[in-house]
Amino acid sequence: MGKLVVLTLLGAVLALIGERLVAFRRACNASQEVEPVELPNCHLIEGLENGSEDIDILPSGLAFISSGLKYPGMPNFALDEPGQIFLMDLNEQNPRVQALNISDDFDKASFNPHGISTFIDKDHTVYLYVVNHPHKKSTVEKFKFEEEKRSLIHLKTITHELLISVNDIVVLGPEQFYATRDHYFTNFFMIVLEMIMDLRWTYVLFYSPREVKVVAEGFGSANGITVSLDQKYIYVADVLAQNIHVLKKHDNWDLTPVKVTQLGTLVDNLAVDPDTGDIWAGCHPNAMKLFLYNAEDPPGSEVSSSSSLSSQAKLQEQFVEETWE
Ligand SMILES: [Ca+2]
Ligand SMILES: [Ca+2]
Repeated sequence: MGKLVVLTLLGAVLALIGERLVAFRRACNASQEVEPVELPNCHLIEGLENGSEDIDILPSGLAFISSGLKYPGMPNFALDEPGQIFLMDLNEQNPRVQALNISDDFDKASFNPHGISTFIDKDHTVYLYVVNHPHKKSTVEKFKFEEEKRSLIHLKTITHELLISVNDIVVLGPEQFYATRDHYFTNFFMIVLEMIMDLRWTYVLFYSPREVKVVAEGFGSANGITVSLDQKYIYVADVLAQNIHVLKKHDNWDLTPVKVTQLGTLVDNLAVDPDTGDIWAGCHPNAMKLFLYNAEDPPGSEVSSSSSLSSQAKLQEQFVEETWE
């Protein structure tokens, strides 16, 4: 009798593991093959051999790029080299990248930059906020950008007990930002288990010096985050759920869900087109190839554009209001 119970339990556990692994392969688009596309206006930008994780473009056309991310379970091309922030002027005919100098008081040796976001103050000063993972922790670094000197002056390191496994931020005030947490656990084995079991325990956090709070939760792995042109909606990419969430921003910084758009690809960082309000998303077509990196058969990537989800969201809100009237 005892043996029967043990065998039954073992069978149930094996069945659960099997079902979870199949579901995880599906969530990773593990069978997806990438068809190369000829892009006549696409050029390789030299100097970013250690990868480019996130990009943020100023209205002037100057773009910041974070490079050299070391992330658990992901390929890394320069383990011994610290990360850097590069600048690129998109107004140039053949844009090139230039590494920005960082002020000496900042610990550059442990710099591990991830998501970035810019904020332009009323006096036109440009601030760059960078998610950093020094010694496997999560901090947000605030820099002042000095355009003439092509340099970043480090102003502040922001830490908080809720700022864990931070992926990306969107800065909406001199000291106010939303941040995404991409994993609940910090131990690598537990992160793998969390993904396979599809625990949706990650969240979006609001940070200000006076108040820090979780404003949206239930994401498999909250990743890229940005804001609509009218600053009324926040867009959040859930990379494992392959979707983008539209959330309404309230005066007290709370967020409420409006809609979710499935993209069928693993959505990473987001950017909003300054002219149309459309969302541009950097995506991973096959995450399994990313985890099991093979230079002979690279994972590839794709860019997806979604027409202004903000205006779609407004339409839906109108529809909901009309339905209830
Ligand atoms: Ca970003
Ligand atoms: Ca990201």
